[in-house]
This record gives sequence, structure tokens and C-alpha cells, in this order.
Amino acid sequence: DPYSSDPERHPVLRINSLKPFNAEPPPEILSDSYITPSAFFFKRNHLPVPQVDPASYQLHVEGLPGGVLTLSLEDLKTRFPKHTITATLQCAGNRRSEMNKVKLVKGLNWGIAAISNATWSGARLRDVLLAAGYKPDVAQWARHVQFEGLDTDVTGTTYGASVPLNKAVSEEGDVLLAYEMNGEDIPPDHGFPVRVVVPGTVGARNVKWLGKIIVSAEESSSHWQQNDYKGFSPGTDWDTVDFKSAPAIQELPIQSAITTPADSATIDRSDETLTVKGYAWSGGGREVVRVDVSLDGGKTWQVAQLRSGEKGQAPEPSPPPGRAWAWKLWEITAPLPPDAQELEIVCKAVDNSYNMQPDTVPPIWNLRGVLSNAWHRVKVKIRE
Ligand code: MTE
Ligand code: MO
Repeated sequence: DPYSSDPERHPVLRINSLKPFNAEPPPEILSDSYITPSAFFFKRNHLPVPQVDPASYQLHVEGLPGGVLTLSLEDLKTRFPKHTITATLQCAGNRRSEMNKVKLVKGLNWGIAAISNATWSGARLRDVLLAAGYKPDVAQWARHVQFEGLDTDVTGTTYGASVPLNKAVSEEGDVLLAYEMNGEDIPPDHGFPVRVVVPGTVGARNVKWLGKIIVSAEESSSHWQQNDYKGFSPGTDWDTVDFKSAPAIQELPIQSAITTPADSATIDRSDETLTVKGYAWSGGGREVVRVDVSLDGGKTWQVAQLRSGEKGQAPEPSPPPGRAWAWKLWEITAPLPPDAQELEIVCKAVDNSYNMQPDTVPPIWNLRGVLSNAWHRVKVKIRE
């Protein structure tokens, strides 16, 4: 069993697939803390977790005029300044289950919690590329930076992905070769000893157990870059789909969801008020500037309170424009509407480009069930 050395996981996680291991936390855990504890952070593995010896670990950087640069974990920690960011990671398939309800899609049936927020520390990819010989004239022929994981399938093929070169080398891109998550060594499930953190970019490009970096003219040739993680029209089916016709997902669209109350929960009339909580995040470093909440299915709206830090503590300093990598948690307490026996609670977020979520799923439905970001709706009953 290639999965026999996989690490132990917290029992509270909701398992979508055991081998490879894919799981998300109960949604209410997400809004309990601004920084998701690593044990609860969603886990998305395509393959067995590789066991990497930190003492003999090597990272190879290829494709630059200077030749191959090989770094040990110690090199990464001592030769480059340590940089820390708070960044949210979201799987392209987050909320896929809502698409499944419209029409069957292919993929893991994620709920709303294939998203989590952590602090990440490591060397800047930019600094490592500069040390490997990157110079601005490289951008005349190179367009992408590819990443290869140390996890392999039975044929020896590794997990791989790529990001645009400009994201990788930009001073504002904040791409990290991270060796710490939430102030500790990165746990095995999240890429020990080194993973790429490409903030603002879909989870799939944040390659774990990083073995190789390749600067190149071409995107990664991996299955996950070429024939997966792409969006299509609701009218495209498996007979007509041409994966070459669509770009690989990189930045993700505006997103928000209600973490509590849960769908089908019952609320006591004697409570008089109702507290609704959730998360909101947008890709590409765009900052969430507002979350609207409705208790009547979208007829009337109220503005929720946004939070970017732990409850009762000072918020994190606000990020420079275009570098809002972390989510905002939001909350609203409102009087229970007097006559209603049932409420349809809805949330929708707005980012600083005024991008908003679509109101329903059918117009954004796609055969792989990715980019599922319609208004999130939760129905609750009121008990008199
Ligand atoms: N990197 C490697 N090497 N192997 C993988 O299977 N999965 C990707 C990405 N990086 C993956 C990987 C996907 S699809 C996602 S959503 C994120 O890792 C999930 O990261 P997490 O498990 O730390 O939450
Ligand atoms: Mo993913």
C-alpha cells in the first residue's frame, strides 16, 4: 500500500477520499480562528505523501543561464532572508458539491471548506531565482516557472504545475519557498520540508514537497496544468471539451460562504437575534471590501462586519494595494424577522475591483465543477 506511510490526521476532518487523502474541516471551525490551525487546514493530495529526509533534501533550480543551482534545506534557510506572509489557499474545486446538485460534475465532492488561511515563512522565490542567475533579459524568452513535487504515481510521474514568470519574479508577488506553516515546520500533509506558496493563486499551483523549479518558455506539461483545472462553458460536455482551448486557472475569482449557521439548522424564536458568520476572499491580491448578507433569500441586504485578525486582537496591518493575500472573516448579528418560520440566508462579497459573485450556479456550471462561487445560501428553520 503506497499510502501506508501517510501521516495521521485529526479525526474532526471530513474525508472526501482516503487514498489519496482529501479532507476539509467542519465549516464552523474556519470562522473560529483567523489563522486556521494546521491540523484543521484542508488537505488535498493527488498521490501518497512522500517521506522526505530534511538532511538530504535537495531543491534543484533549472533553466537559467547560470546552469543548475542545487540548494539544501539549510541553504534555503540561511542564504536567503526569511519572509513571512499570511495567505489563504483555496482549491479550485471548493464548493463543487453545489455544482453537483445542478448537474453531475467530475471531481471530489467538496463542501465550502476546501479553503483555509495560514502564515507561511520561507525564502522568496524571487531571491532564489536571482541567486540562480535570473536577469531581466531572461524574460525575453522565458514566460513560466514550473514546479515539480517529490510525490509520484506508480509510473514515477510527479505532481507538477507552473505559474507565470512575472508573478514569480515580481517584488510584489510574494511567492515563497516556504519551510514553515503557522510558525512550525510544514507538516507532512502540507509539503514538508518545502512547498511553494503562490499567494492569490489557485491551490493547485502551490506545489508541495517541492523538488524542482524550472524557468521555461512553456507552461508545465503536467496533466494538472494541461488537462485539468480549467474552466468551461455550461454548454461544454465531455464529448466536446477541448482542454487546449482554455487557459489554466491561476488567480481565483471573488468568493464567500456562510460557515454558521449550518444548512437545515433550527433556531429558537426566543433567541431574538441571529448571528451569521463566514469567510470572504478574492484571488490575485484583490482585497475584499464588503460582504452583504440577506436573511430573506436576497430581497433585502445588510452589510457584515469584516475582520482580518483573531477575535479580540488587533487586526493584521492592512496589506499594500494588490497584495491582499489573506481572507477576511465576517459576522453579522440581526434581529430575527418577526413572522418568518424559515429563513434563506445568503451572502455575497465584493472585492476592490468591484468584482461580485454570480447569484446562481447554473450559469457558471462547468463539467469539472471548478470556480464554484455563486452566492452562498443556507436555509434555517425557526422554532416558536
Ligand atoms: N502539490 C503536490 N506536490 N501534490 C499535490 O497533490 N495538490 C495541489 C496543491 N499542491 C498537490 C500539490 C492542490 S490541487 C491543492 S488545492 C493544494 O496543494 C492543497 O494544499 P493543502 O493540502 O496544503 O491544503
Ligand atoms: Mo486543488
